[in-house]
Amino acid sequence: MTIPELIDVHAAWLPPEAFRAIGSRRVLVHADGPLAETVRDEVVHACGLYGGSVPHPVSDQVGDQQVDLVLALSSMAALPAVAEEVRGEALREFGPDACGAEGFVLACRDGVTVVLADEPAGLLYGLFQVVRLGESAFGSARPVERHRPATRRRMIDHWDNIDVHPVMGQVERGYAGGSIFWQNGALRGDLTRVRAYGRLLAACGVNAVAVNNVNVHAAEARLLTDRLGDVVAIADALRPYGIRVHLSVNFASPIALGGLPTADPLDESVREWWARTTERVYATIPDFGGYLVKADSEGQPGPFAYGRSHADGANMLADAAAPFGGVVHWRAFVYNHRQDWRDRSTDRARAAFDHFAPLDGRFRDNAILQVKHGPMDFQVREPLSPVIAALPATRLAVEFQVTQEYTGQQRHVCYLAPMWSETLGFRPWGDGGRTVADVVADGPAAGGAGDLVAVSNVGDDPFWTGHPLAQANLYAFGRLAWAPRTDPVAILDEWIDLTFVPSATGDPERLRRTLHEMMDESWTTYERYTAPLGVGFMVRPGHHYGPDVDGYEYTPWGTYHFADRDGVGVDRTRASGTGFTGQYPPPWSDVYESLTECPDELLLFFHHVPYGHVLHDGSTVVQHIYDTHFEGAERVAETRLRWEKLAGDGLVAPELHARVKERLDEQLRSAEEWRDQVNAYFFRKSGVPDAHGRRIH
Ligand code: GCV
Repeated sequence: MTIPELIDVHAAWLPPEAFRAIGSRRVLVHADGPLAETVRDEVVHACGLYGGSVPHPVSDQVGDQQVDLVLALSSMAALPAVAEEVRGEALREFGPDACGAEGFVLACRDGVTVVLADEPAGLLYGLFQVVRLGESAFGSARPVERHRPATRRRMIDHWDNIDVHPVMGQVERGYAGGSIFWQNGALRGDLTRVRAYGRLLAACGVNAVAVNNVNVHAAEARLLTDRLGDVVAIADALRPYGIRVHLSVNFASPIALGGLPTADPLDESVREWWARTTERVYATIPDFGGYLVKADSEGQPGPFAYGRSHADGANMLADAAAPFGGVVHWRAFVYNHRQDWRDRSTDRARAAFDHFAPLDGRFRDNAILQVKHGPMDFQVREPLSPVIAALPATRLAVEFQVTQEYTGQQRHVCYLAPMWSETLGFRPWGDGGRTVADVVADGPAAGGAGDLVAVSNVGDDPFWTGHPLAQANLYAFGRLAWAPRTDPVAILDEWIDLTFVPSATGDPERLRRTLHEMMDESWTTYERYTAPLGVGFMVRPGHHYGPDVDGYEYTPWGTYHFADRDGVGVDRTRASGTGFTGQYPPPWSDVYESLTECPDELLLFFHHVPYGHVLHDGSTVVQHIYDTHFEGAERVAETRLRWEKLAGDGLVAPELHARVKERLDEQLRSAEEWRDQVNAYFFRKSGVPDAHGRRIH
């Protein structure tokens, strides 16, 4: 296999220079199997670039070979002496199943760096860990450390269509060009870029990809049957990097593709159709991951049409996939998108819990309920979805959105890892209880580990993600899915060190500092100049970019802020509102219910308050809105200046500098627009002037 490097596409976090430390050394790869071949090819390639060597592991001489790096399966009969020592120590310290299917141990002693894994996938991840460490992996002693992923599946969901959809484009909510898989209605002829993508994903720990949009249109539905060849080719391209392919399927496929009169999940002919179809999929792609389903949601068909539950629907597909070890990711994003805005009793935030909590314990072991991390829809600030704490006997996947639908659409810098990290570290049962990361990692008592999933932000753009700095979100998702407790600032450091530092001339410290200043707090900066205090939306309907405070106020989508001349916010209390607070376990059911205890940043998500309501920091709601909006736009102006100062110093490539600069110009324009519209709106509604006398239009 050749290493899929692309000359006309940005190398992202795997520039050739990132392999210099490995490529200039003597490296022994002692392992068998296809993924081991990938490891070997990577090392051979790196050594070809930087003058290192890759001696053949001739078994009776392995022990004597003089090398700097050993990448070996722990089951190999003969290992170099130092690797034998590491193996013994790992066994003593971590027991016989030290690494599992994907983990590895890493140590450095007597000047030799050793990576041992039980399975080849672990070696692949171990190799990329050495890439991350660079020179620091070598030379100085390093005690045996074990790395194992916290989650079983670390999955990226593409919302790619084969065809260009008249409203949504080719990639739904995609801000980085067309699909990397399809072009002009057909699979791309050259899938080198897909292989390069798989390599990038493996380097941050991702091991599963769903290739098509959860809104499954007519052409894409056929990926399950007569267009399965497309999926085969994508699976072939991603497999060398340990990535399994999943497919979004249309619940009504038995009708649309099978010619049956019904898609009723309890109908024998329907079950039979799915069983046969799934058998064919696995006969063609034996390591196929499984199905992803959006049912009874935003117009997609589902089991409700037949009076069946979502457990009935999910279990039918789970049964079809079970004989082959496949899984079904069944999305909990189910709500009424045709609500009457005059109806104050319906609350979209309640919907997922109301639908799914009563079904706990009724899902098969291989049916995984995929839950958006917040109860609404990937807003810049939401509380945790109460569904995550409500189904102890159901396997869960938590879904994040790497694509920046509501967070600046890859025109704004918005590093999302701090938000995800906050979610993963949240304790739904209060202090001392388990975190979301624990819930996902441990799974239900009777099940197994769960998954972390995110919607892709990648397209055929030369920088992969439109905004080059948005690459950090994809990288960070993979790293957090592997190790949810990792500090997002440390992840950003890794990303900078891989992406920019190896090829930078000049002062990398300055570059690192500038990028941290621009990105560390970019999420809360975005929050400052957009919808305030957790109220959400206020975006232009349809495309969701830019401000439109009342844009969704009188629509059927269930996304309201209820601002009037006296106050703003959604009353979701049990006492006087929709009762949503009651979906949380204590202490949060009480904390969110209480006007005094509710955290400020979520105040308007849970309460309708007067503009003069005083926040914990002593400011009033309306003054807070003015202050944060002025401050948010100012921060963007500073970010833009910081980036400008990096021009022409050899720290970043000129094309990349120009692309980021163009995006920052737009971000500033947009942030000022947000500031002015939101401030003007609340000034006009409330009549309360800004305490600092700043200009409000
Ligand atoms: C794929 C939001 C988005 C839709 C998306 C949906 C979902 O509503 O705006 O584009 O559809 O979420 O997650 O299914």
